[in-house]
Amino acid sequence: MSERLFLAVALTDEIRHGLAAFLGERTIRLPGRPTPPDNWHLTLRFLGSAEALQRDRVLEFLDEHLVVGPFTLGFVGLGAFPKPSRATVLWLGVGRGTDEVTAMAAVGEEAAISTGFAPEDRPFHPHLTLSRIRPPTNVAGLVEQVGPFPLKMEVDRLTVYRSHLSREGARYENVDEVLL
Ligand code: 3AM
Repeated sequence: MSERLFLAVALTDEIRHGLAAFLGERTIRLPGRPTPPDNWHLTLRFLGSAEALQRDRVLEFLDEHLVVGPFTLGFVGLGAFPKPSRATVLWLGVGRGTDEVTAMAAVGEEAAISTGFAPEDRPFHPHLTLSRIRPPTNVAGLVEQVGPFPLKMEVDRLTVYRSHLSREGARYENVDEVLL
């Protein structure tokens, strides 16, 4: 049976609560459909539908090739895809640790390709999705208004998530971890 998988950096509970408080204290009303704090993560590589054997091979590849060591992750302020004046995704950006996260994503890409997934055609841009917006909306004022999120976290693993989609929205289940 196939499952819907993606590779990510999971957030600690401290960051999850800290970010929820940071947004709450600034009484920021996120436009669109906010992602629930329980779902917050940094996507490294969306894999999509995978069989159990393929998941095992991705994990083996990561075990062998992931040479990034533990590092400190810092955040900056808000940003938007494709651009703040016509945003469909509002996100929190990554500051310190960008090189390491990018290196993790590059190994995730190699793992995906070597196990038969199609190459990703979009450039990697580390981000934490806060809201999905339809129709596209101008969030330039909000992006400028919110300063950097000050907390940092130690990253010591890559997490493989299984995504369950339903009418109530997505639920992400941590199914495997690769230690850095
Ligand atoms: O939370 P973010 O936005 O970083 O957008 C989806 C989400 O990333 C992305 O994978 C993460 C977990 O669902 N995603 C979903 N479908 C995708 C697809 N077909 C996708 N990324 C690329 N291609």
